[in-house]
Amino acid sequence: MLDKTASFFCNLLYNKIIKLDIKGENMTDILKFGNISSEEAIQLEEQYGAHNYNPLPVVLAKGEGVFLWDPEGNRYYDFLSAYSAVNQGHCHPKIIDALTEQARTLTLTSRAFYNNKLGEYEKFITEFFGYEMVLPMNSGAEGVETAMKLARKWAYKVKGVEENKAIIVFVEGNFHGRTISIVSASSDPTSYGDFGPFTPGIVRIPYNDADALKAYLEKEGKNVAAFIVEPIQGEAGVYIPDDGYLKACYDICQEHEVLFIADEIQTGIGRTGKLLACDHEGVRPDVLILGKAISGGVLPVSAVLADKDIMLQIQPGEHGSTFGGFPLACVVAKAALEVVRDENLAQRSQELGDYLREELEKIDHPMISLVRGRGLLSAIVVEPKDGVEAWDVCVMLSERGLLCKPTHRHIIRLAPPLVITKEQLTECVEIIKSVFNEL
Ligand code: IF1
Repeated sequence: MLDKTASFFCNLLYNKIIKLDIKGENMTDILKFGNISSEEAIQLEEQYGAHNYNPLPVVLAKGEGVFLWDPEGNRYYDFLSAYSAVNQGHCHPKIIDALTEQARTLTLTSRAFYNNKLGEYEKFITEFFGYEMVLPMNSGAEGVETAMKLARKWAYKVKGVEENKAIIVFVEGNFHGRTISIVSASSDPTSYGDFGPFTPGIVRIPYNDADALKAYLEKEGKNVAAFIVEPIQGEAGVYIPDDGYLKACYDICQEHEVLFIADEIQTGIGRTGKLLACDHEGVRPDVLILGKAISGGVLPVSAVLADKDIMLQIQPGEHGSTFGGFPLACVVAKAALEVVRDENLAQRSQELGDYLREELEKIDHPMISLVRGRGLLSAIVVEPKDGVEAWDVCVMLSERGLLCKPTHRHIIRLAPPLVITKEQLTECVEIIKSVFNEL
């Protein structure tokens, strides 16, 4: 009895943070998670962090499954899923168990030595996606850079492209990350502006236009190493190419001995209703780049998959990273992929995505001009009205307990964790409806 009472008062004390505000007045805040308030957290980021983001004014302190909580204990549905990195839901117990057990055993050894988790993971992931080999890296951008280097190497060693003449073809509206070489391929001034000079050997053609690829390769194909494409453009606003586009591009690449490289960092691992978005067209990329959800959002893990004839062109010492393939990442990624398989997340994504769009299409509102998507990667295209833009809709949604982020001024991307239930999704549709009703 005494124990219970004591623990009650301890908790009360622990949760009650007495703080002094700037004017010296006493302010009492009840904090549910962590020891600083939302306001303080925002102030600290503003003051000490580089201003390379413009976040919605929500501070997150805890996550579980489809939910996030702020320090004050308000609960939100997560409809961004860290840009599809937490497809398996926040803090999935199976992944966290794998993480904590391995963290107590061995975290990082570098690739100067073998470790007892890497090979097992490599076997698992290559079988999972049907490739002969994998090159493990950390961030998505590193995965893309790796694929670019691999393609160039292959072009010189196998295709016989003249030294320093290799070209990599990208498409308009792409998003592949933030490094100098990757932004060299970007058509978005926010990404590349004032970051030049840029990496040579990069060209851009229109997206969703297989004829443009054909025309370019017919002219310059002999020097082209690779064509890199997102099967669905995420950042550009969930742009889905016409049926047959990927297959047509793949065939054109084959014809010109050009590697077809898919950036499935955002679209992969069940997000679009199949394990890979390329599966919708039965295309098997020559090189596949994965990131984000490969670790369920637990660690930065990326991977480049290819067969031996391509992968073995990179020799010892020619590429790598301190952390790439570290034991902790290996066990986390394996567990995260097992969750996708064991919980049928790709199929869930397919079914629930169809349901979500069906429901969203029923909302009759002049600001909604279009709903599109594949699996649980959807977008509402809004028509800004009376100064109300996608950003304002997202702020209103957050005030009603649903977090998502606008991309550009008129697109709201909706991408909940794939573990969401139909009942939860129905509740979210009601939240979205209520916001549009108020507009
Ligand atoms: C940010 C966007 C999403 C990606 C694809 C590679 C990368 C990404 C298809 C690089 C990363 C992230 C980066 C993140 C925002 C986010 C994003 F809005 F910017 F475009 F998801 F839609 N290929 N996308 O989507 O992976 O190096 O970041 O691990 O703030 O830059 P990374």
